[in-house]
Amino acid sequence: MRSPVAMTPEVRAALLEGRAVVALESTIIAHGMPYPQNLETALRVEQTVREGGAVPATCAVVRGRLCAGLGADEIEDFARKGRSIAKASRRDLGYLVSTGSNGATTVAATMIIAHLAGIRCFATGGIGGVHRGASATFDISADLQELAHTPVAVFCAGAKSILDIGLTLEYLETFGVPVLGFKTDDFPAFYARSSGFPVSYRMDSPEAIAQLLRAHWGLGLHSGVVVANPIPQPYALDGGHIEEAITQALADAEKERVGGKELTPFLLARIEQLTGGLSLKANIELVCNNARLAAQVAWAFATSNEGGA
Ligand code: PSU
Ligand code: MN
Repeated sequence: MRSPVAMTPEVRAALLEGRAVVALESTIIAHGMPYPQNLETALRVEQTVREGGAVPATCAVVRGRLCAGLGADEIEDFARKGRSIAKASRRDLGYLVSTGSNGATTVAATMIIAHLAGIRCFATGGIGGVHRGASATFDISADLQELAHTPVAVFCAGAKSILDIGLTLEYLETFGVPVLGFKTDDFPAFYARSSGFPVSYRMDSPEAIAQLLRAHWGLGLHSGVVVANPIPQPYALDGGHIEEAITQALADAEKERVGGKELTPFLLARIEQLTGGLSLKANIELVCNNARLAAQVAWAFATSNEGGA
């Protein structure tokens, strides 16, 4: 059967040979960071995955085709066009395919493409979650439902406190998604190394994570796994300062009545302005840090596969 996912020859060969591949998302490129830092970061993250011994597969919808692996020219096109490219989550894929359009894939949509392609590890910055005030707005990211149903490990720096982190973790628990902390007992809060909420399990090596993934999926459990990797200490931002920026950004979003899929990109851009670019620098470093760990785990996962999937 023809794969519904178009792969670059490099990604296809790596998957056929059972080598390590790490999926990367494209919403972070088109909606999560400004140009040209988005382009520099996307290329640096790919390089980091390669240095870790894995093949990077940046995922997107390109002219109506689900793609795992983009050319440098396509990454540049997405980076330059930025927010004019549709932000694509699960509900958007059918529309984009049927109309032959481009889409920058969120965590949810990237998990779908990775799973269809046979990629198990995916690195990003932060996952979507239950928004603050969700009891009134019902704003819960489709990323969480995807984690509930799609067997891909998502390497992130936790969740931002633009979200209700406690409710996000409750939601993941309800849907059977293990939340692993890499060398930490405490779920990280993106810019900060700790949120005050515990992870499900602490893991101290890439091999231990790979073994857990193999055991989880080996049981036929079909959910995703969150691997939370704290931002490296030198780049972590002061909790009070960033909280102030987040509170201000949330108030601005309410005043300007921003909602739906626009909300997360609006908050990210506003926090960047309010921190004078510090949040962007932190964001870039934590994505690279996650790519490094994802490559190590993908490598350990691939080499532990010798007895067969
Ligand atoms: N969090 C970040 N940076 C991002 C995103 C989240 O720190 O770029 C993006 C991811 O693509 C994530 C999406 O999947 O936002 C979630 O959007 P929403 O809250 O609309 O589901
Ligand atoms: Mn939402």
